[in-house]
Amino acid sequence: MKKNIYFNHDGGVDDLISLFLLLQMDNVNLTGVSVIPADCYLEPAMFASRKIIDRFGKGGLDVAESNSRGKNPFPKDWRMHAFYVDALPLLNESGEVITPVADKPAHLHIIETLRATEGKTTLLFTGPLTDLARALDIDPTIEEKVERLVWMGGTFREEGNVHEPEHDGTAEWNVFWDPEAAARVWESGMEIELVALESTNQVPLTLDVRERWAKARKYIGVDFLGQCYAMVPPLVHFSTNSTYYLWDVLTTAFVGNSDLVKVQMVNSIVITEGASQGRTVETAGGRPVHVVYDVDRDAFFDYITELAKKA
Ligand code: AGV
Ligand code: CA
Repeated sequence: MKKNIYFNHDGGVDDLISLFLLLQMDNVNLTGVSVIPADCYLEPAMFASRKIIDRFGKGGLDVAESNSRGKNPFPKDWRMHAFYVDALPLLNESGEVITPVADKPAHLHIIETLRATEGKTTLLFTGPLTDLARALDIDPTIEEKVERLVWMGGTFREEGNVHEPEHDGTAEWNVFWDPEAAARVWESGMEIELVALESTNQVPLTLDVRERWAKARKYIGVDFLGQCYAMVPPLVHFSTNSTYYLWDVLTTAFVGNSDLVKVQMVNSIVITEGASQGRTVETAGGRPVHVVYDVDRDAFFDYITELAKKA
C-alpha cells in the first residue's frame, strides 16, 4: 500500500532534494506539491521544483505557489540557494518546463488536494507552517483527511539555530519564521511528528558523504545529490551559522522509512512573542507531539543514496 503524501517546502537545497527523493520512493503516492517563499525566493524555487518533477517524476502533478509571508525573514544568502539549483544543467537539458503551476495559492491547494484524494494523506512540511495554518483557519474540517503532519521544525534543547538580533538563540528557523502559524497548528487535533534539531544535528553534511556521492556520480540521481550539496557549506572543523545539515532530507527519509529513527512523546507549547519567539518548550500541560530525537546516521545515508541510484 502506498501512502498519500502532500509536500509543502520552502525551496532550500535540502527541500528540493527531498522532492527528488519522494519521487523515487515506491511506497509513496505524491498527491501535491507547494512552495512557500521562506528560505528561498519563490520564482527559482518554483522553477526548480517543476523541473525536478519533469526530470525525475512520472507526470500528473502541478506545483502551487504560496502567497504567505512570515514574520521573521530568512537571511538573503540562504534564500539564494534556489537560484543555483534551478540553474543546474541537469535540470535544463530539455529546455522546456512541462509541469504546470497550479491555479490556486498553496493554502487553498492543500484544501483542494486533501479533499480530492481518496482516504487520508500525510502532510510533509519542510518549511514554516503558514500555509497549513491558513488552510485550517479557512476549513478546519480538513483535519479529518489528514493522517498526520510530519514537520521539520523545532527543538527542545537550549540551543536552536536562529542567530539573529533581538533573539536568544533558542528557536529553530522554521518555527521562528512564523511562530503564530506553528501555534495555530498546535491547536489542531492532528497528529504531529517533529523532526527536530535533536536528530538533524546528527546528520551534518560532511566531506566523507560528499566523496561517497562523487564516487557514485555515474548514477544521475547521485550526481544530482552531489551537485546540489556542492552549493552549501559542509561541517569541517566546527559548526557555524551557515553549516548545512540534512534537516529536510532526514524528515523526508523518515516518511519513507520510519525504522531509521527513534521517536518519543513530548508535551509542548510554542512561544510566539519576545526574545524566545519560535521556541518549542516541553511543558506538562502542553500539546502532545511525537519527536524524532535519534537517527541511525549510516542507515540514513545508505537509504538516501540507494534511493538516488534508482533515478
Ligand atoms: O532550520 C532548518 C531549516 C530546514 O528546513 N532551514 C534549512 C532547511 O531547509 C533553515 C536553515 C537553518 N540554518 C540554515 C538554513 C543554513 N545554514 N542554511 C540554509 N538554511
Ligand atoms: Ca526547508
